[in-house]
Amino acid sequence: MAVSLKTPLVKYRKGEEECPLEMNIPMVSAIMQSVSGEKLAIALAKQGGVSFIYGSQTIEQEADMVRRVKAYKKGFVTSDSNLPPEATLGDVLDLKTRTGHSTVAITDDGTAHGKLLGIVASRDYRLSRMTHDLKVTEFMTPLDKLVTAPATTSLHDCNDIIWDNKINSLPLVDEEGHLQYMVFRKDYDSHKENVNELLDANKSYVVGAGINTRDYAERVPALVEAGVDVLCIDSSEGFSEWQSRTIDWIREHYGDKVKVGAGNVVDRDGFMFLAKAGADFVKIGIGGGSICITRETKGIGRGQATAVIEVAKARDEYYKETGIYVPICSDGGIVQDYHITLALAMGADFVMLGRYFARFDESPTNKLRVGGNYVKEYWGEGSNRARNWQRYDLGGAQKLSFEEGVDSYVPYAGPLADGVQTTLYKVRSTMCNCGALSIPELQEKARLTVVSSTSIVEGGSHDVILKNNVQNS
Ligand code: RVP
Repeated sequence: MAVSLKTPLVKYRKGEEECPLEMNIPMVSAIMQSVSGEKLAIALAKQGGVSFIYGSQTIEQEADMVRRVKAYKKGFVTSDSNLPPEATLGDVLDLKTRTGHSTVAITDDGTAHGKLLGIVASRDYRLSRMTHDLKVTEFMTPLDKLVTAPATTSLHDCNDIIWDNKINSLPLVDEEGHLQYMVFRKDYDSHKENVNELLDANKSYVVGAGINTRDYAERVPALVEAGVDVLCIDSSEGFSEWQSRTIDWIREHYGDKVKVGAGNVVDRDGFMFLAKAGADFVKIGIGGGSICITRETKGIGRGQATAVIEVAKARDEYYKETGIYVPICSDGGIVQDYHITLALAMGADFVMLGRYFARFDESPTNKLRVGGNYVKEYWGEGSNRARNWQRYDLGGAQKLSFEEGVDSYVPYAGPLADGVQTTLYKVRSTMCNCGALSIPELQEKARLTVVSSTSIVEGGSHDVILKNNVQNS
């Protein structure tokens, strides 16, 4: 389909200059522990969107995550199955159960970047003939019998070496013999270009990160040094002097080079405040998140659609007055795929999703079996579970605070790539129905209509006996 989902992530002088940071799809992942880790960030950038690595962790941990996303080289895997030479066959089998990977690197210190001594793959051992206490050095393929390549070898050449030597994996080592990466034969297909992937000028994946209004003087420099592309102040209440001060500090130290979004707001005044404060984009939504109980506990917030429609008007007004287009993001509350299309039609430039991404393989949480179904864990940033990371910093005050989020399960939904592609196929299809080939065109052409509860019933299948239900009962 010739539908473009390109959308601006940061402000620019529309009509006069190109947006300095655009996304290829209108989706970003929520600034949450249970959503935006490095794996999800890489998977989403491959599809053309941006993750905001969660800020509810130490500055060093967050910067390391950003660094790993930026250092990620397609097809080059940092080995996650490593053992020292003293390890036994039993250790290999335990590790295989934990990681699900059958190729184990044997390094002098048992780490991913230790000196490579050999490789153990399934073909190296026969469980019926060997005891579990046998040392790996007795049966591994030792370095002198391994095909390896220098760490600087291109992916293209690595694949040629794999094919020419009929091997399944190729370790890449540096000049001192330290293992750097593994390239696997089975990944060959996924090395091919992904048409939508979002890369920076150095061909690294684009990644964002959450910051707060307290430790920005230390956190922002660490994230910038790690190579972050865009920041976002993470707060359920963005209409505040603290956000303005945070943006001022960033402008004073980095000018316009460091991009920073702000939020969340739910009305015109909130948007105008943050736009004038210099935010690069503004996030909308209080209380609409699936795990969020802010409205219940504090009585603040606003219906998401009402908030998006009003803020979109404010954005257009601000653009008319200043020539600056400040993109807006609808954050929270997306349940059905078509809700994304609705948010865009109401004026959002992109959407932020938590629950949606938490369901995929790449989210950082555990996959469990509950009641016969696979689920993944998903918890709010305002829940005690998320806040516990800083319990030592907050001292007594933490004990007095109340929760604004819940801890939950969401249905497991497989790999992110499949989920996002299906979702966006639907979004594009609806855009075609509206005669729109781009998001701005959708915003202009879509006709929004208020629906009654009868209309909602009518919209689903109704008054028929579903065959699936008959089979299941
Ligand atoms: P959802 O996609 O509906 O799961 O919502 C995700 C959003 O919910 C986040 O981007 C954030 O704005 C909000 N959130 C995160 N934690 C909490 C909370 O604990 N109340 N709310």
